Amino acid sequence: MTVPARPIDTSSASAPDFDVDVVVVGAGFAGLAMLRELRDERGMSVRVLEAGDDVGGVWYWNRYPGARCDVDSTDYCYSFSSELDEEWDWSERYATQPEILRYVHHVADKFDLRRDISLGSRVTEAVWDEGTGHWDVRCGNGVTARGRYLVMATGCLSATKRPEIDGLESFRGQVLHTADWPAGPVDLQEKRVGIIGTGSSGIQVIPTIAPLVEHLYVFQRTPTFSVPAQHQVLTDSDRAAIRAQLPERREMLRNSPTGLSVPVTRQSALDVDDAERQAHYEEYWESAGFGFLLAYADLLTNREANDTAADFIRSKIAERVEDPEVRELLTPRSYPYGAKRPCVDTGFYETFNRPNVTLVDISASPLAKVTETSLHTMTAEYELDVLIFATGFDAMTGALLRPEIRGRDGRTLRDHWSAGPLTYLGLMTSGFPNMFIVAGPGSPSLLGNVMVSIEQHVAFVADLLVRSMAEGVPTIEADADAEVEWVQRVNDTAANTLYMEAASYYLGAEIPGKPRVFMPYAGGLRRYRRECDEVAKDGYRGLHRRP
Ligand code: N01
Repeated sequence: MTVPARPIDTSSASAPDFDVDVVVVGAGFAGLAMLRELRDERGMSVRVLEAGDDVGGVWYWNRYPGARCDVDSTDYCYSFSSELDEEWDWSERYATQPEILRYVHHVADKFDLRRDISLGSRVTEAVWDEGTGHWDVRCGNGVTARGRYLVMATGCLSATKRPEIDGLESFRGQVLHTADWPAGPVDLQEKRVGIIGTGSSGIQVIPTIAPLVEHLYVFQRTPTFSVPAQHQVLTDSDRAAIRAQLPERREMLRNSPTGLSVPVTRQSALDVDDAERQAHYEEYWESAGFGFLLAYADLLTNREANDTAADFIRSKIAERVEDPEVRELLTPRSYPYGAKRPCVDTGFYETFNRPNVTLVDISASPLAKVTETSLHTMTAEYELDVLIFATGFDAMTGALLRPEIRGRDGRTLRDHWSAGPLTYLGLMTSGFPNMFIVAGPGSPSLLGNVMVSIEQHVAFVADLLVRSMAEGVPTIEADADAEVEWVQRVNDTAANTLYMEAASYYLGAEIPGKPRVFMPYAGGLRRYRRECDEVAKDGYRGLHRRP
């Protein structure tokens, strides 16, 4: 169903640069999908505001050496166009950042998306105008837009986090962040490089740059669980096989709890004997990559079951790291496997067998200060030419709370979410009419393949907008009680898992002072999709749709 384009209101003295049905913030995977769907399939006018100088979102900014997706590329892409599927070939199981960005460019060009995108336009303010029922949006570069609807497609991992360390500004060497890596060449050859952080980004950078640099110091606070990516270059016959099964594979992703193309089992890790379990883990170790977490059904719900997987991974780390002291430092023991976002790697642990790599345990001796030449811990000094922050993000809420978003009665989103994000279905928040969030807190978002989440949200929002406009319902808002109930559901669902046993970014533990609430919906994509479908079938239960 399509809706007629609304004429631009030119009566206002300070007419915005763009007056459209929908303002979308962010031109990453989510924003581009939203633009294409609303404009090309539903006939709405859309303006996308993007902070970067090009499209791509996280894949535009995260240009660090070794960056690639850690979900199979076949599953980490759009599924809306069979023509796109036909003409695009992934060269490797896990595409590199440049290849993913080429894909994004290809999509933007093929569907002529760029003409509705303002680049270099970081949204600083969005204000709901109660009188006219519009969102007025302003960017740091002066660009303004007005839309009946506002869609925040800003990503869960886009507000970078750079811990403050005394004296950092005095450092004479180069300071880099994985998520804000320079577009031009960075010369690490024969340099003394320090890297802080061993999450998914650090784990990709470390083995990539270790062979180049004179010496690499890895500053680790918490050891991580990582399983081998089992990366491979795809051959023509691999691609032909993938293509032949693509429709079934896509259907499986859509109906799976995780959005991953790894079969889901109902079996408990405790239902089988040691030998069978060991063989099963070996099989997953050899192929599953991220899907190792799905080897048994209860790895994220039963600590005893989880321990079997954690022990298996620890035994593999022991095989991969030669020095016993370094091995112990790299071995996670303080939280369950999967409770922090697990990593997949290619040669991460083996990198610490190199003579030019030193692991520094900053949980024992924390970072103290930076001087002109060095990074100091409480007990030692490390002279560096380059310091890399692989310290991640203000996850899930960072990008939503950095701009000033004012809803009904001038209330800010920061104020409304001061004790943690409050959403209905993760899609809307009460008091902020006509504002939608794609794959954000309260939805499965980071707990599955985010591409599957994005496409589900895009379809849900597009259906809702078109139906509401056709019915003459200009204002849609989450009911405050429905929101409270949903937040409770999100909490209750997480309480039945092991996620609560780690200081993770799912819980807001990555930023000192951030409210400690579990943010993503842990009930799985499949259950969440059903929930959204039922809400729609019930006339959008939980949403006030006001004529
Ligand atoms: O960030 P992280 P990331 N002092 O938050 C450490 C996605 N991703 O950029 O655990 C010292 O995971 C921190 O230590 P600790 C993926 O979803 C995807 O690596 O807090 N250290 C940790 O070691 C991933 O989960 C791909 O104790 C500090 C690290 O920095 C997400 O992005 C690739 C510190 C941060 O790890 C984020 O990954 C890469 C401090 N003050 C990333 N603050 C794909 O392939 C933080 N650390 C798709």
